[in-house]
Formats: sequence, C-alpha cells, structure tokens
Amino acid sequence: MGQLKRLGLPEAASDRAPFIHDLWIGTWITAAVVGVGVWGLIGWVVVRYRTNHNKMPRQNRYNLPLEIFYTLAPFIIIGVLFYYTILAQTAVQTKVDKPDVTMEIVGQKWSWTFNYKSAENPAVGQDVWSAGTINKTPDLYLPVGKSVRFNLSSFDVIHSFWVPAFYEKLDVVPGRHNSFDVTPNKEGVFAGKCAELCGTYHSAMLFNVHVVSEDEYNAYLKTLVAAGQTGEAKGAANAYPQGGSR
Ligand SMILES: [Cu+2]
Repeated sequence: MGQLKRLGLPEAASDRAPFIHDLWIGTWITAAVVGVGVWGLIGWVVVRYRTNHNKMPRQNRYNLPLEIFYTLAPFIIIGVLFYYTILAQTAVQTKVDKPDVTMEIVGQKWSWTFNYKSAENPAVGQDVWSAGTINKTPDLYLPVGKSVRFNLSSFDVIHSFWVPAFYEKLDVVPGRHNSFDVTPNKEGVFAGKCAELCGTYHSAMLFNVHVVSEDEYNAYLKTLVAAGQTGEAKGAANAYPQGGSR
C-alpha cells in the first residue's frame, strides 16, 4: 500500500531520497494534469459538436492564438520539469564537508570490491576490504546516521552503482573518479545492483547493503581484520580467486 502511495518507489533509506521522491510524485502529477486536460478537451469537443446532419462543418485555415498556445505549452511544461529536476539533482549531489565514512568501491566484471577507508576509525585503525565473486554476493556494511562518501572506480567497463532504497545511482567509469555522498537513515538490509548493462553476467552484479548500528558496523570491520582482509583491494584479483578469466 505504501509503495502504491509512492507510485512504485521502494521504501526510502537515505537522507537524499525525499528530493527524488518529490520530483517523482510531482512529475506524475504534472503528467496527470496534462492527461486529464487533454482527455477532458477531447470529451468536451465530442459532446459539444455532436450533430446529426451531414453538412460540412466550417473550415478554419488557421487559429493564431491556438497555435501559439500549443507551441508554447510544451516548452513551459518541459521548462518547469527541468527546473525542478535541476533543484533535485543539485540537492542529491551536494557533498558534505567531511564525510564520516569513506568507501572506495570497485566495480569489476562481475562483482564488486568494497574498500573501507577506516584507518582513522579508532575501533579498527586500518583499511579493510571485502569482495564478491560471480558466485558470492558481497555484503556492504554502513553505519546508520553517518554520512558516507562513495568513491567509484572501475578498471574494465562501465558499471553503475545502485542502491534503489537510496534513490540514487552513479556510473562507475574506467579512468574517472565519480563520487557521491549519502547518509543512510534506516537500519535494515537493502538490495544493491549494477544498473549499467555491462556484459554477459551483468545480472550477477548484486550486493546487499546492511545499514547497522555503529557498534555492529565496527564489529563487522573487525571480522575483516581478523580474516586478514586489510589494506586496499583493487578488484579483479579478489573477484577471481581461482584465477578465472574476465
Ligand atoms: Cu556491471
């Protein structure tokens, strides 16, 4: 029911979600107003000009006011949608001054590597990483209520880092350093996926985002330390532990 009210959007789990939510709902309202207006005019014309004689109706060669109206109206509609899109985009892309958590995310055929830049985290004291393979869906842990910066990189093809519950995604482009900030504000497990058709096993590029309390987050990072997954992992070497091909 809630999802119906959000017109299909998933349950939101980030501070940036309301901007996209409002843009989404507003765009549907605009479309509904235009749709109802057009259908209403069609209905009105059908009823108003109904006749039962066969005489040719009066023929107009042109109607200047009407032509100006239907030339300008689409521009005005698009202009208004464009304006609100820019506002939402700016709000979503705004960076925080100093993120609480920094993640280096590597997209690789066909999974993800998550580097936790946690050297300054007193509970861990060093960088740690985890990585998925085509057969093992990786887990990404984030502390609730903390700002996170995602730095995205790829060394093979273009992927796209997408957590639907954050209402946000960003392309992962080889040779480019895309990044975005977000504050997860709801505990739970959320689906993550690659949103760029990157190749044969694109559909395998899933991951799970665990938004947890700070204690649980630190405890998870310590399990990575215990597993020896310290330092920085660049990607493929971890994705293909059996030396499989890309
Ligand atoms: Cu991909």
